[in-house]
Amino acid sequence: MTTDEQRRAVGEAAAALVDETVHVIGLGTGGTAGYFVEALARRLASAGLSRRTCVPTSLGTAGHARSLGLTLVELDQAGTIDLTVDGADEVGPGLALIKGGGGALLREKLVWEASRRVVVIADANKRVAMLGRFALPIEVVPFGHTTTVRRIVAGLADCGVAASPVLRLKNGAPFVTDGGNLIYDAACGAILDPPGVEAALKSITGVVDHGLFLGLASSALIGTDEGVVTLTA
Ligand code: A5P
Repeated sequence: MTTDEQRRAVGEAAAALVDETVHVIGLGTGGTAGYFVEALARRLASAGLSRRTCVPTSLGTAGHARSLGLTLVELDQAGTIDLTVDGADEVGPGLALIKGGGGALLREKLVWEASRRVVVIADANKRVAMLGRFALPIEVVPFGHTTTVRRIVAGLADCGVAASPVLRLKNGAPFVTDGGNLIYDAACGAILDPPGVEAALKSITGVVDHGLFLGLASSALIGTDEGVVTLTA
């Protein structure tokens, strides 16, 4: 299967998890999650599962879902989310993840943490033996961001990570998240101590959140040449 076929396949497989027990669904962000959103719209229509509500993790996903006729609610109106399905940039051992390549990491993490079950969907290229091949996205408030990034560099160094985070740009201007913040991408190389990096980043004033998603995913559906494989933590 091509990478795109794998992404489609895991999107379809995740939509098949939506049954009569699933009422509120979290919608991830990114290309793979987009396939899930499309498969979900087809499934809800064909399986007679109307009156489901969905919580999008970005303005982009909200627009996509709305165009397909899905019913959307804000996180604060949703209560507990039964199932969230989302992509990832890296899937490491124990379902430790890097996310945020699409810039939606903050809303994604908020929705994930409000979910009973989170299923990650990804193509086989996303699997890694150790996190860090993909540059770690770090979301910061705009005020004083170059000061904040100096503290990020020092905090990462304390964890044994030598990185020079780069301000993410879009069309030549700083990329701005749905929450109005900036993102720095830190090419860390192998992250030997993900919980240590997580704690260091969260302790820095000005850091809103980061793309390490540790201990949050329930399972992962990975597309492979042999079909969809399920991983559990
Ligand atoms: C969005 O912010 C990200 O966390 C995405 O879930 C991640 O980048 C995966 O995107 P693709 O499915 O497009 O690779």
